[in-house]
Amino acid sequence: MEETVRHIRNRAQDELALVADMRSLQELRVKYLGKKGELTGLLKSLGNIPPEERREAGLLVNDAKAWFEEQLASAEESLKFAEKDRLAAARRIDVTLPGFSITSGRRHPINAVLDEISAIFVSLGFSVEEGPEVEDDYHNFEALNIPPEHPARDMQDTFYVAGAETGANRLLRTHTSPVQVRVMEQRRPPIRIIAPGKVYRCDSDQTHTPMFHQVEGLLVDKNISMADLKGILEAFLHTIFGPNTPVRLRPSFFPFTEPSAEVDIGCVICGGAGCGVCKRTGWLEILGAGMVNPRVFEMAGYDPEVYTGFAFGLGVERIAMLKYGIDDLRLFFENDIRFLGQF
Ligand code: 2U9
Repeated sequence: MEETVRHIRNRAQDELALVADMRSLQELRVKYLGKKGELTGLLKSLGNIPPEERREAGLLVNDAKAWFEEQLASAEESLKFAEKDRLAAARRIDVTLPGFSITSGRRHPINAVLDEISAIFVSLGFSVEEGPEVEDDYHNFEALNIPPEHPARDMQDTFYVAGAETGANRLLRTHTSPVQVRVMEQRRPPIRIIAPGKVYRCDSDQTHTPMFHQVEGLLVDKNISMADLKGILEAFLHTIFGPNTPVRLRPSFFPFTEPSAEVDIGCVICGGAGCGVCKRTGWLEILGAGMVNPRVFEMAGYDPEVYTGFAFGLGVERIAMLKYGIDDLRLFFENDIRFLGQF
């Protein structure tokens, strides 16, 4: 018996040394300690040996069983540690690797400039108004004293929305002026508003895109004069282009204002000396303005004998180009992030 037990112990020890995973460990446990296992078999066979040897033999077998159980337990422990190490190695984070850079989006330069312009007028007491981009003929033209034969109404200049034959009479607004007409229809003076947004004109070349952005403004009250207009526009232009920027008004014509003016600033590129951008004049045309035409007030139901007001309009793309020194309008619409990322 002693010989047999030693033999089994040696074999079990050799086999255990080769075990590399839980599964073969379990198999080994069954092989020696299971119901039909070798050591279990030896215990069962004790009944067949002479009673005087039985106690000694029983001790030997039980001893072997206890020893093997211990061996299995410590092997199992080592396997568990090895498994943990393996998982940890697989999941290990190399903190010395360079991080991933997260590219963040940003506002489009046109929207950034549009917001900047709006903020300046808000600081001067104007409120921001919005309105539909699909308009009707009345709000876009007629209410602004733009006569039926005016070239702006031509198919060549305005996008008309299909369905005219059904009397739909819809077009894409060619300026944000209809927003201000709609405000006048709803409110009485004093009015002090700006209307920023997209406008559409049937035009496409180096310096024109079919959609662009405007900010228009309207101020109506008793005793408003051209001096008020000049004061507000100077305050605006000095904030956006610097406090020493020269500003001048030249006579002009618009159907919705009388008198009307083009507003120039001293050239921001050459400082007035004369360059390609200002075409050697030293001045840049930056916006249009004027005193609201009494006929526009009459159509809105305001008494032009009681109220006067001024209005102005500017193109946001033009301001952005001058502010950032951009010479090609198309860059704003190509959505090349190498361009957009610079602002
Ligand atoms: C109402 C009455 C008057 C808005 C005005 C201009 C002058 C003007 C241009 C600037 C460059 C358009 O984007 S642009 O091509 N605008 O010169 N706009 S006065 O006058 C109004 C508006 C609303 C009720």
